[in-house]
Amino acid sequence: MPAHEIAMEMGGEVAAALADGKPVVALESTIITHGLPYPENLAMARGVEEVVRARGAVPATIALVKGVPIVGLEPAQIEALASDKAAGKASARDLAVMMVRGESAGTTVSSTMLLAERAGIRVFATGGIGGVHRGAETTFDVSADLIELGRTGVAVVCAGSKSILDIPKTLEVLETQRVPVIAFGTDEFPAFYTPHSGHAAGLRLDSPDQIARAMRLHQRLGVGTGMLIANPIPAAAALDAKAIETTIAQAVADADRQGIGGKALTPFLLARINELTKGGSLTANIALVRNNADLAARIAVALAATP
Ligand code: PSU
Ligand code: MN
Repeated sequence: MPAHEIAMEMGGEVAAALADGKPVVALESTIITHGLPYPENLAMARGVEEVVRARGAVPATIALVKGVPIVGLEPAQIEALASDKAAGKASARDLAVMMVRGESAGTTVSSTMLLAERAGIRVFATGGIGGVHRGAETTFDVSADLIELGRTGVAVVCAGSKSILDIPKTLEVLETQRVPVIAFGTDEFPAFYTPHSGHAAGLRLDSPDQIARAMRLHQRLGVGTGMLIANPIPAAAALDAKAIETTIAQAVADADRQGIGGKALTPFLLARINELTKGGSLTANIALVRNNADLAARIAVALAATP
């Protein structure tokens, strides 16, 4: 469906790049509104766009602004969103209703994938995806991100998932949904703050060019799903595995005790981890998002090089 039919707006630079077949990288915004505190979120959002540009690609930060889905926010819009305490969190299912109500919101991996695909963007960088939460066997808390990956043809570059999630169950659901989980330069699925989760990703590729070729074949085969590219955090930025595991367990226990659930759970856990580490997790988080933006841009460049 053409963008105008769903009242989506594209930033001028993004529209021009897409029309010319130039590389574009989509970026999500729930990480801005609910993932990192202000003003670090703003510095991160700007920095990540610079990383994409440095590789010769055009960044397209996606969000809902006053009821309009925007693909390619202007710098002033990023600034406004980063400091907007009233901004919501929009998953794909929320978009239509939030549009009717004229709301502003960060878009999750799920809604960002959907809007990116509608705009014609095929590569997307984020920090961590949502997945199957610990205790999902009783709460049924499985992120819509996994469902979107199972039906929307966009490659999502992430640093694996935090152990706020049940990593083996998350990998099982991705397998069921026919989503290839490709570890970049490693055999292991990374665990966000550390390069190691102890679980095999199942698939491995070692260059952006190989990933771009696999994306093209995946599309031509008509599998119809996205791809998850798991890019380990750079060793120098990685946190101590034992210490962060203890922190995460504490955050999960706090959420449980306070009865936090539904869409509030992930933002609660992210904020709690940040509090408990006194901001120490923030540096790692920013480093890995930048690293993912860099890889995503290299993939987008490789993809644009061969039509
Ligand atoms: N995990 C992170 N950082 C994040 C998120 C998840 O480490 O910022 C955000 C992403 O936007 C993701 C969303 O798509 O949370 C998932 O929310 P939920 O678990 O409610 O589906
Ligand atoms: Mn959930």
